[in-house]
Amino acid sequence: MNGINNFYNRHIIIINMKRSILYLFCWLTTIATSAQRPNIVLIISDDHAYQTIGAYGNKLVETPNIDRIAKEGVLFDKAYVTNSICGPSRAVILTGKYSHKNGFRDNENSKFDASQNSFIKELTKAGYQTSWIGKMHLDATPQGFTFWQILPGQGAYYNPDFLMMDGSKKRIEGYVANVVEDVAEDWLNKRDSTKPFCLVIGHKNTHRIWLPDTCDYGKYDNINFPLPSNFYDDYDGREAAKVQDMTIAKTMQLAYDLKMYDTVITLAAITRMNAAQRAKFDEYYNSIYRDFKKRDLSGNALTEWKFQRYMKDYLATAASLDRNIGRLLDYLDRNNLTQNTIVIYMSDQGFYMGEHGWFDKRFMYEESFRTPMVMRYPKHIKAGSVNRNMVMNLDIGPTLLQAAGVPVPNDMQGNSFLSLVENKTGVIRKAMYYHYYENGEHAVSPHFGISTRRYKLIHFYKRVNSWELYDMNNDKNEMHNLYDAKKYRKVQTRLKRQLLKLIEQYNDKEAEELMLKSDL
Ligand code: SGN
Ligand code: CA
Repeated sequence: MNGINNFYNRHIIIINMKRSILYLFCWLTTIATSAQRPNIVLIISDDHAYQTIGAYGNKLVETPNIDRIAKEGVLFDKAYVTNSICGPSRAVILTGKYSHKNGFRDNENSKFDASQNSFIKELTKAGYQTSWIGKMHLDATPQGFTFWQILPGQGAYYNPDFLMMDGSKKRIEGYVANVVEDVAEDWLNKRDSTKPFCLVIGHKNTHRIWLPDTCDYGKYDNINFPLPSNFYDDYDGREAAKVQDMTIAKTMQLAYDLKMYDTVITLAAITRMNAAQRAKFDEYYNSIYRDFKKRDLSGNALTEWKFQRYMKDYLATAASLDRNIGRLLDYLDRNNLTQNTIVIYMSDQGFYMGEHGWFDKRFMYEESFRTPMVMRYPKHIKAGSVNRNMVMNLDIGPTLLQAAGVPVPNDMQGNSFLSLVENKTGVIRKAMYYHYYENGEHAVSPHFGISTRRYKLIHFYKRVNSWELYDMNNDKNEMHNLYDAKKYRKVQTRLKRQLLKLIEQYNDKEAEELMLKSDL
């Protein structure tokens, strides 16, 4: 009997040992793979112009934390978007596909189909903890995230409401950039730390109406900002630029945009402030308004005063954005996450800071086509590098998937730029394709075009019907439309052919039809 028991016990012990070894093995492989797989933090701001960032050469503003990412990683000197407007840009980032493929062409008429694939869904499937916190602006319930908490639509600067996963709405007291960062850190604290994570932080800053945090009021009031050289652009030879509605002179409103009120304020963005916030708002803006009234400005003097106020409000709004990026970097440091976390900071597109006399975005001209983008990935990217390859928001998904060791789905149209920044080898594209669709607010005509290292060819349609050609070597401000200029005929023909090729490559049927209709 004893013998049988001994045999039985020994057998059980062996089975248990085998099981323990198996468990140990599984545990070790989990640790090993999650140690190899990087965490990801993607911070996407709204309408933040590269011209206003220290790392991009602005000496008048302070953006120490964005600069810190650049200093510890790479600054992309030629990062662009495929469609320069909020929702569409985020849809491109998520799906790795152009607007005509992901279906979200514009903010006004499109509905985002959240059931389609995204780089987030691929990461979630691969075992990542994934979240989007803050502004998303896709007008659709997020799918494929392990967590989300988003601002409805454009969101509010003060005491923002959030849409929660359970379908409820929650108002959180405070200034939006701080609150979004608080929620992000809270999620990081509570996440399953045995798994790698991908956190997307969507900031509302620096979107119109450029409402700074109370502690940043007046931060730039003692600086007189230089006017861009083409501030008084007459749009000669550029029909679409002529018919837009986004000038500081005419479109920008004294009350709505610049907070110069002489009547009771009814604007929800301001009336939702609590008493303490409102008292600070009134104190700051009322004194500016009193001074403004005394000046009794008109004509160019008034336009230039508006420009100065615009710059001051915009940059003070950016101060909170930068500070909260700093909080995130500090969180990573404090929690020993810095070494194994990719951090990308970018805007959903660029923005005009008075160039051509404008604010807003949309055009394929550099200030809105291009976006700021910096990335840190310790041990993979040399600190302080500058990358001059043409990269696009379209490439974010494929890049992050490659970094996570997850196969990039075949139908994603972007390319990973990881090898460009890791080993500084290869080229992912020779030219960029752009297509903007919205034909409403700000009256920017729909257009598509191609941008090479030297030239840019744009076709406007619907609102105006025209072509524009720029030689960026001689005209970086895009003031001289060379379309049909004799000297550029050959370049023009070559670019049109190249443009058609890109249109075919990306399978943009609508543009293809328009190209074939116009004279090739
Ligand atoms: C709002 C703004 C526009 C801005 C769009 C798109 N008007 O409509 O000035 O171009 O958003 O911005 S406002 O009166 O509501 O401020 S985007 O960031 O969503 O693309
Ligand atoms: Ca935007």
